Amino acid sequence: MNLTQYYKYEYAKDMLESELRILIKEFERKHGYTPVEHLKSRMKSSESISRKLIKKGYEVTEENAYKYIDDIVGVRIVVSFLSDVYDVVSLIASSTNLLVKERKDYIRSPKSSGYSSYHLKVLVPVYLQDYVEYVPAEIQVRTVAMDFWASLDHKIRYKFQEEIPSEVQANMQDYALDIQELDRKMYEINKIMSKYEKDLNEKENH
Ligand code: 0O2
Repeated sequence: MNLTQYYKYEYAKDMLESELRILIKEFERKHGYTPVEHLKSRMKSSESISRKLIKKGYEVTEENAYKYIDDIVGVRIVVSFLSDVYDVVSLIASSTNLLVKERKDYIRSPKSSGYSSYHLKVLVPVYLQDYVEYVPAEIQVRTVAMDFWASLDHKIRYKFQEEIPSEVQANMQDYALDIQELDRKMYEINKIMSKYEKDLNEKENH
């Protein structure tokens, strides 16, 4: 394994996580609440890299991994409400340290499996002794409900090696719709709560 390259990706993971935590803290300070339930970063396992290279039709080599896989570094941000997804996405886009290369809104257009999340492909600067290298990374932003569905779906896919029985697939698509509906209802609850809070504050200030 090319250790120099691996360390660059490790630095990028740490740098990205810390940048995102700072952005979220700033948001909390400004708005008085946190939209984020939890944030987790990871390096993609070599098993998962090999699987993805094969799926994309590339030979499994270290060189190809760094060349064709752009989510070796990944961060997942799980938020409370649907509106929080878009607040967090805007927050990330406002960062002067990260370069947003691509956005995929699988919430407005879910995948055929039913998967929904907001994905951002970014470039993370890694400051080395005499130059700056930009390392690719993927950020996934999703609600708690989407995360619940995606975690179980991931387990099912892993178990069936992607050859999921059609009955299971159809059920998962239905449950993804249930999740969408639940997220919408929770969003409405949040709107009512915000209005209630605002009215209460106004009453107290009079
Ligand atoms: P893992 O093990 O989670 O890391 P591409 O070049 O388009 O194939 P890209 O852009 O990364 O690669 O694909 P995509 O679909 O935009 O995002 C890929 C990641 O999203 C996956 O990573 C999963 O984490 C997640 N994802 C996408 N579709 C599904 C789905 O149907 N179910 C679940 N549970 N997760 C999904 P990996 O590398 O495939 O897997």
